[in-house]
Amino acid sequence: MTKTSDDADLRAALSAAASDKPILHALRRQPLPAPPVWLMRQAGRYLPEYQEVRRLSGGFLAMCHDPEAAAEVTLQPVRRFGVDAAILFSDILLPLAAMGMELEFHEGHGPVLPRPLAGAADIASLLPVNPAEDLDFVGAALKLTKAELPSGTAMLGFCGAPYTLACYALEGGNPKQQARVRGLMHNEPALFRQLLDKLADVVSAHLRFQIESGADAVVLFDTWAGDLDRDDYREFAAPASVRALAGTEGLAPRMAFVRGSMHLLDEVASLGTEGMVLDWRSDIGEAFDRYGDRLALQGNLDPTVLLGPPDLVRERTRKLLAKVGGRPGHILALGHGVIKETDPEAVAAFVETARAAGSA
Ligand code: 1CP
Repeated sequence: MTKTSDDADLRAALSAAASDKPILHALRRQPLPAPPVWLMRQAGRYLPEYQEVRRLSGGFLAMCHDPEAAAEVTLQPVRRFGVDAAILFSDILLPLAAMGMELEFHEGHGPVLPRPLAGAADIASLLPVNPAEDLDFVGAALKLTKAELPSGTAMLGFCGAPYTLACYALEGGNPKQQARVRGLMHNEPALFRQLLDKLADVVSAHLRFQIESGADAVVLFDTWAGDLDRDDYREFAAPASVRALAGTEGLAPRMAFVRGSMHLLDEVASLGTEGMVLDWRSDIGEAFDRYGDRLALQGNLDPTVLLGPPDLVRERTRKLLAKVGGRPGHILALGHGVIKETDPEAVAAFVETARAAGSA
């Protein structure tokens, strides 16, 4: 079969399956009685049921590689809170392992890549990736999860954006400073672009594979690109994200998240995605004024509000919803991930407030 007819079949199957999922309506900016709601990092260490699976499974990477364990923890927040989306339990760094990099997760420390890329030879040695073979466990987990989801709950896939993946690949761990990344960017821009292009091609194939495996929509996480100034974002990170998004246009809605993107909103809004995720520092009312006629907008309660009492969560969520004013295309979410010290009761209060908006 040709690629074009493959795409047409896939599109038809996807749009038939999409019809009863509020998040997909929101991503098409169709009016809804209340905003759909989910939370980044909704599966994880703040949930006792997650801790239990993690304890039994031999650690974070083992869980990611075990489709049954990954599906189970993906479903936990759906069962507990009735959120409108499940996001696959996995990590943005697994494609780097498929490209041949060593990857470890250290308890309480986050990801570690013990042999970060050190130059042109390392970049050249990165392997091409066929997600159906090299990341088959991601497809299997997506299929298992989707089979268990209530019909109105959307299945979300995701990838790290090329710039953020380059940060981990070059820094070897949490890229707070990005000295090696930005050193390479400023000293050898052509080599840095080569790396971004390689990563973009893997991301593109992986996003497509996740859609083929059942993801109703996908999120591209560029967690570290907000540290770039506007010119460097335009010159390096944005074209790499556009390239990563190239293979999925029209197949499923895509959302772009750039943490700390207050100075980059025009650029992020122009990547070509159907949705833009706002971190907590942007004003969502103003963003709707500027982009609401062409993009769905997700966000953007400060995740630290959920460290406060449930009444504060309700009050701040209602304030956020008032700024949106019921405009179509809103997905209620946090401006970043759930913090591990969060009380699950605060998450419940957040979700309930979204539901109450529909009956007000
Ligand atoms: O149990 C544990 O100790 C592992 C903690 C953990 C979890 C639960 C990590 C390590 N990754 C994940 C899962 C994960 N990561 C998900 C699926 C679960 C869900 O959202 O409910 C997703 C979507 C991610 C994405 C991810 N990983 C991002 C992008 C989004 C973001 O948070 O900005 C990033 C930057 C990562 C890297 C990473 N992996 C893990 C940690 C702690 C981090 C970030 C912090 C760091 O760099 O140290």
